[in-house]
Amino acid sequence: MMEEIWKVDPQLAEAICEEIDRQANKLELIASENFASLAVLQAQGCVMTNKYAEGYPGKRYYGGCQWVDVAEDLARERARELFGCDHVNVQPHSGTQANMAVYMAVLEPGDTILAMDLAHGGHLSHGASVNFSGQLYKVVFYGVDRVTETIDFDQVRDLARKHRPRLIVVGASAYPRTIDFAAFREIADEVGAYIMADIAHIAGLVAVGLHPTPIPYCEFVTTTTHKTLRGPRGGMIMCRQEFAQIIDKTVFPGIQGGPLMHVIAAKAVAFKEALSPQFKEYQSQIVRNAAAMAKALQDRGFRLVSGGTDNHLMLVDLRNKGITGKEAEGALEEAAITVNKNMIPFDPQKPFISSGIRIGTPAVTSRGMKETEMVAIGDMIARVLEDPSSEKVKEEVESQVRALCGRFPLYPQLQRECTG
Ligand code: DSN
Repeated sequence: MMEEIWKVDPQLAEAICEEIDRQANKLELIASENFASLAVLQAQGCVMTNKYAEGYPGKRYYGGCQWVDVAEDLARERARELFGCDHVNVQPHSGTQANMAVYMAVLEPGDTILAMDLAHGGHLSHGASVNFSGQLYKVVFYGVDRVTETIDFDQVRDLARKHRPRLIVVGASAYPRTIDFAAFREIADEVGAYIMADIAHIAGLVAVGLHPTPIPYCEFVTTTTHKTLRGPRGGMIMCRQEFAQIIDKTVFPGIQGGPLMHVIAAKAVAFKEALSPQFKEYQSQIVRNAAAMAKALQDRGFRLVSGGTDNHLMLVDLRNKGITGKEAEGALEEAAITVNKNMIPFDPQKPFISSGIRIGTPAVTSRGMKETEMVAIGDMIARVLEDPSSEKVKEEVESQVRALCGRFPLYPQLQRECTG
C-alpha cells in the first residue's frame, strides 16, 4: 500500500509512517477516535474514489455507476438492519453535514432549536454561536443539573414550553451517562417539536443494544461512522419513511455534490463488521473498560463528572488536583498518553484552558486491551497528573506505555511497510 507513496512523495510517506508509529506506540484515549479495521482502510483507499455518482443508486447523474451502486446499496441495507430504521442516507461527508441536512430539511432560518449546551457536553453543530447552526437559527440551550450533573429534564421542559422549539436536538460529545430518549419524546410531543438525536458518540453501543435506541422516539437520528462504530470518517442520517425524500433531497443536491463513494464503500464494510457477534462483545468490552478505568481513577482521588460512566467515556474534573485541562493534556502527551482537555459543566475556566479532560476507551479496546490494562493506564494517568512537572515520572510512564503498546500491536502489516 505504501510502496507507491514512497516513490512519488517520500515527504508524505514519512508523515504517514510517523502517524502509524504514533498510533501504534502511544495510548489513544480520545473518546471520539478509534482504529478502523484493515478491511475498512482498504475499502477507503480503493478506486471508488475515482467515481462521480451524484444522485442515489439507480438514479444517478453519471453513467458507469453500477458498482458504486452496489456499495451504496450494501451500506444502506446494512445500516437499516443494524439500527432498525426506516430510511438511511449514507452520503453525508461528516456528522456536521448530517446535522446540517436535517436542519435544512425541516427548519427555516430563524426557527428555534433547543439543544444541549456545548459547555455541558453538547456539540459545535448543535447551535454553537461560532457555527452555522448558531448563526442561522435561534438556539436555546439546556444543560445538566448542578448537583447530579445529568440532563436536567425540568429545565428541558421549561425551556421547551417557553420557547416552543421546532426541533429538539438530543445528543452529546462529552456526556458519560445514558440518554433517556423517551423523556425527550414526551416533552417534544407536548410542544409539537421534532427530535433529532445525534448519536455520533454512542452509535456502536446503540447498534448492539448496550444503550437504548433513539429510533422509536425520534424523527431523525444522525451519527458519524468513525467513533464507537469503528468505520471510516463520515456521517449518516436515519429517519422515518415520511421524511426519506426530503432528507435525500437536502443532502443531494441541497448541501452536497458528488458523494465520496470510497468512503461509502468503507461504511458498507464497517456495517458488516458491526453486524457480527464479535462486534457486540467488542462494544461490551468498551463499556467494561470505561467502568474499570473510571474506578481506577476514582480510587486515586479523581472526581468524575456525574460520579462515573455508563458508556465509553468519562469526564475528569481536575480542580481538586490543582491542574487545568490544558496542563493535563500537555503532561499526558509528554508521557505518550493522548487525551483532550474538556470543559466540565459550569466550568470556571475558558474553553481553551478548561478544568477537565475527557477519556474514552474505544480505541484501546480495539487493540484488545481489557480491564487489567485499564487499571494500569488509570495508574499511569494518576502518576503523571499528580506530579506533572516531573520529567522522571513522564519518562517512566512513557516507557510503560511503549511496553504496553508492544503487547497489543496495532497495524503490524502497515508498520512493516514503513520499515521495509
Ligand atoms: N470532535 C468530536 C469529538 O471529539 O467528540 C465530535 O465531532
